[in-house]
Amino acid sequence: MYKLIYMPGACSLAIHALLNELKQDVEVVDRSKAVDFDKHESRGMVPVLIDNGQSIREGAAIILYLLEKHKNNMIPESGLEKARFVEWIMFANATMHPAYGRLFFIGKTMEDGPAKHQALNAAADAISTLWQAVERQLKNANYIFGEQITAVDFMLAVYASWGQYFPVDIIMGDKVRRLIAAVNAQPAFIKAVEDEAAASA
Ligand SMILES: N[C@@H](CCC(=O)N[C@@H](CS)C(=O)NCC(=O)O)C(=O)O
Repeated sequence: MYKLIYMPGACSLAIHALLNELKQDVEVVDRSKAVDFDKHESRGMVPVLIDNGQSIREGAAIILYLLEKHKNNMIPESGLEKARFVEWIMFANATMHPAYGRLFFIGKTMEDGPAKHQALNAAADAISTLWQAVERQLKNANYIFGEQITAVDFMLAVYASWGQYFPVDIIMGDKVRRLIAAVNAQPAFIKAVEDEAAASA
């Protein structure tokens, strides 16, 4: 059985939903309750996946590890198709996630006032531009890769939920909103949210 160190609602939720989708047993441990967290992750960040005593960090690496290990219809085998898939995993993990990260950083480090307001709005505008790229990708499809839901959709839906913590307008097109609603209605995603709430209580 896998062990996943998580924080509720954090990027680790996409890994948790993916594990459910792949029908893998997982014990989830809230970071604040993980007694041996330092042993697994000296950077203080989630997600950390523990497989047979070995810890794997970085969301994108964990996702690729799981998709190569467990049979699924998400990751193409090779070539340009696989490159496109990895491109979108990295867009989510290394472009969209850090764009939201700027909101958290500004929220935590700047004093309230006009400068903070301006910085938050500039960060939100950059995020809205990224959602436009997602909207274009969804031109003829319900999910990033056509009609097959993948880990990329899980990642994007988790990040999208972070906008609510800030007094900013993040603009998302209709297709993006539909994708997020569809992910939030997926049994694997719902179970992940519920199990995290129970494990953190
Ligand atoms: N590049 C890392 C980023 C991980 C990351 O930023 N995780 C956040 C949660 S989404 C975290 O653990 N933050 C630490 C904190 O808020 O204390 C990954 O993809 O795993």
